[in-house]
Amino acid sequence: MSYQVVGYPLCPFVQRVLITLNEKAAGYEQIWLDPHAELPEWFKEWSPPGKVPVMKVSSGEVLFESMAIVEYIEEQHKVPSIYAKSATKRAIQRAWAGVAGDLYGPQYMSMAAKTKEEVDQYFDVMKETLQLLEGKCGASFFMGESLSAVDVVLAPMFIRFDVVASISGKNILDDFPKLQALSNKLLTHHSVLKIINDEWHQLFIDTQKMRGGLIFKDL
Ligand SMILES: N[C@@H](CCC(=O)N[C@@H](CS)C(=O)NCC(=O)O)C(=O)O
Repeated sequence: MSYQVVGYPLCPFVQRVLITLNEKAAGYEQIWLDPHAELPEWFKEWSPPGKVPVMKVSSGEVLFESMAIVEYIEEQHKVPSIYAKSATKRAIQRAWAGVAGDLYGPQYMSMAAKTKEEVDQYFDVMKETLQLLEGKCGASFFMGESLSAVDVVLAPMFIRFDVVASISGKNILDDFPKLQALSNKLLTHHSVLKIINDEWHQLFIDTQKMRGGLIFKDL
């Protein structure tokens, strides 16, 4: 089974889908499209909210909303599973994936923040969420012995925390040892490694620099 994934490489929601497909070794074709640029007519039909990711499946139907797509992939490719067998545990995983998703907004905003105070405010918001996650984070993956949907949501944030730490020395995970260990593990996990390389890093940094934020200033 092969899929067409429409998205752009810097979108963390797209990365959730790509990590899941990689984890399950499912075949896919990437169609890069920036949703903030002029949109082709076909994309407007494929994506009612005008957002990426969207994924076309073999029946010709098009799916949107990253976690709906992640769960579809899980149902089509059960091994390795990224959700628990028990309905209760699955609900708990979805809940923690939702908590992890709360990092996305402030993380994105922090990279465009113009002053130290503004950066700190976004970091403080993220730290509240990280504190909750730290309390629940397991010793292997976030929940259990294998990668789960929570890790799929966390990995795109860890990628960004790592870039920000390497260029600014400001590592938000310093106070969260379990999450730091999980980040180290996920950033070298095969399905995550596949979506980032030197070219990705450069594109990410160049794009953030253009937003004029303090963290990426003078690079
Ligand atoms: N809830 C959506 C969010 C997707 C999203 O916000 N994607 C951004 C790019 S990272 C986008 O397409 N933005 C275009 C827009 O808002 O017009 C999901 O999980 O798929």
